[in-house]
Amino acid sequence: MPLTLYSVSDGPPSLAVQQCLKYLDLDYTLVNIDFGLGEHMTEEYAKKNPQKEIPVLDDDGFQLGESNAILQYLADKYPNDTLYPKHVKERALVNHRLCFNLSTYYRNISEYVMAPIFFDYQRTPLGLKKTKMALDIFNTYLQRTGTKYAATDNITIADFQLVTATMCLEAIDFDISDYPLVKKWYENYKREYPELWKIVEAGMKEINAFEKNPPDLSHMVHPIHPVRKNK
Ligand SMILES: N[C@@H](CCC(=O)N[C@@H](CS)C(=O)NCC(=O)O)C(=O)O
Repeated sequence: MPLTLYSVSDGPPSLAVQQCLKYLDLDYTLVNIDFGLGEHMTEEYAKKNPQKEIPVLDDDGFQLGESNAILQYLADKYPNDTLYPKHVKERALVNHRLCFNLSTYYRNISEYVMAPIFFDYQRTPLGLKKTKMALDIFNTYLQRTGTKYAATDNITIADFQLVTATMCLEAIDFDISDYPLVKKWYENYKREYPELWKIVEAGMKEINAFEKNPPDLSHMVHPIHPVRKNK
């Protein structure tokens, strides 16, 4: 039974999982969830993921949300020498980078970049400071490991997440030159993995278009986020 991924086309966590499926050369069915139509907020969708978040992986009825857990599951189920190393310390670094992305890096970037595009939030000096702090910390991690990729000299599942988070910055023309190792890592990734970058780039183009012309979600009743009213 093939895998099914419920995914949103401009969602960084969804694009991280899509990259992993591509890297592992797995057949899967892609089900596009329309965020604007609130397809993820229905009770039907909540059966797949009570968090009502995208993505969700369905492997023959086994349903999993949280993109980090999905990446770890895929890399464990379809072992690969380098994507999710077995060596305890290397694996710990991969897990660390996944946690860092979830708790700090993507969290700060998405609050600064994504939330004001889709909902009634402003980009604030505090948000900018938190984004710069996240970049600075990632730069420090790259300096400390001295590795080509986020955790080792090969790409790991952590790079899938960190690249999609960084792509959000590129989507709003945010200059990352002050973080030279992040910049080098990011450019290197694009150059060495053009097929994976293509997946990320498609999402970036959508976010870039929304940055210039924000989507009208005034019809949406969101349980948490303030919806921008139509002018
Ligand atoms: N921690 C989750 C986050 C997923 C997430 O936030 N997805 C967004 C789309 S990119 C979402 O579904 N948001 C729900 C909403 O804002 O209503 C993961 O990594 O899978």
